[in-house]
Amino acid sequence: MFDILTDSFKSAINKIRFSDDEKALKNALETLKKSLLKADVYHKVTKDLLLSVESDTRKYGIGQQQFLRAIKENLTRVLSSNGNQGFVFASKPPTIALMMGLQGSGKTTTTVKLAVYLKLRKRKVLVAACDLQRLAAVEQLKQLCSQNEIDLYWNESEKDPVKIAKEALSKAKDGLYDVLLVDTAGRLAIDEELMEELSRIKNALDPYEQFYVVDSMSGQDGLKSAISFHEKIGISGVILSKYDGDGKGGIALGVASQVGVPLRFIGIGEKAHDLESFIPERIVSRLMGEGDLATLAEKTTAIIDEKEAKQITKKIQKGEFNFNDFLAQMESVKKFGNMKSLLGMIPGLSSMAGQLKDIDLDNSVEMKRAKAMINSMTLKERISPSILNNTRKRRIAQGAGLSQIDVNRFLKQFENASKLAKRFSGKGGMANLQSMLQGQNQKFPR
Ligand SMILES: Nc1nc2c(ncn2[C@@H]2O[C@H](COP(=O)(O)OP(=O)(O)OP(=O)(O)O)[C@@H](O)[C@H]2O)c(=O)[nH]1
Ligand SMILES: [Mg+2]
Repeated sequence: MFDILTDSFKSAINKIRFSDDEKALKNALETLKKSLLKADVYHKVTKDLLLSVESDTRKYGIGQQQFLRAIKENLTRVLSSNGNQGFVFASKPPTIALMMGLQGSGKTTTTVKLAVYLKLRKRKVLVAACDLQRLAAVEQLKQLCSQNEIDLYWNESEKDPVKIAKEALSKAKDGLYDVLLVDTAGRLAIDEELMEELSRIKNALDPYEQFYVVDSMSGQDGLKSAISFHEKIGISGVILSKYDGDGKGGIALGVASQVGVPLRFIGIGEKAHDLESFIPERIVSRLMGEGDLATLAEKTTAIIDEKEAKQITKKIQKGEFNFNDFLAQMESVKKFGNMKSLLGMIPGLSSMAGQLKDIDLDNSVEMKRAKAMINSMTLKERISPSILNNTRKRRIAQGAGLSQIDVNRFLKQFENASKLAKRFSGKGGMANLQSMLQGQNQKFPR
């Protein structure tokens, strides 16, 4: 999903070869425009982005770095409008989240993924099976919930989804659940019957979150349906499913700017762990092919034990994340699925993420190189990457059988990603990594 944009951003940036070159800037902007439109970014959003990128580049002075900075800042601005990312808890539990969307958009899968996401963060979650339209819907939820050890409320003798929703709510209250996720029925298109049913469930539950699940591959149509849902029922956030597919990444930019609600999560695969809270800076950095240690750390730490998780978070905050941690994280990564999406987060490996589907981490060239370089480092160098001067770098390059350029590139990427991770894991950082890991409330204003 990121590949198309990442490649075209790179080619736009490469158009600028000389400073103060007006023609080069025009060329780069033209390439940027084409790539945004190709990625299905709405034309008005594209126009706005181009104007801001152009004026910021001029402000900073024409040059590759300045152009890159302008793209990053403006993409982040568009993606960050409209507030919250991730899950927000009501002040009084249970936090009720209504899961809505068209048929096949990914509601049920996303409901289970969200339940797993919250459970990993030590929340007690109940799922309610309120899709009575599709024959196998309840069965699908039963299976997914039992596979992932998620509590499910269903009632096969009841025909009214509103009643089931109410019963589930009393069970959630009695059982002191933190969160109630309500899976609802989808339709092929928005129709009166669906709206009516959802309105009734909404009135009965007064949910805190109303998530609209959009299939990333549905492009502008998906956004249109979200807009009309927002007008008719109201939505508090969009979740993009199937962001790992062949759809065009630009849809993410349309959620905030066209629908007017924040993009909260993205689904990046079929497995229960394949859900990420949407954090604009991280996505932008991945779009630019820079890797994303913060998400990687969060994903792995949610799976490895809590003590280790806290240590890693602390290290990132102090800027002490080093090559030994990097190797350890790589090992953890191997424990779970969707290598392709994870690869995009690892500095130095993001450029290859697009080329390979199922990657054997042990045998990939880039991974072998990264490992060879780290193995050629002394213990001291691994712990304090900052001591790596030219002599040391040359020795590492020789030891790994690579050029010093390779070593420099790897170190630069590692450094950038560490900085980014540090920023996001800090107190005011958007990711609020620590609170997520410790399962505390995210203190974002609503
Ligand atoms: N690759 C990929 N597949 C996904 C993702 N999310 C959902 N799917 C798949 O999309 C298909 C439909 O997902 P469901 O969760 O059943 O969709 P739904 O909206 O509940 O469908 P209905 O209940 O029929 O309206 C399933 O095969 C899922 O495995 C994702 O993020 N990535
Ligand atoms: Mg479903």
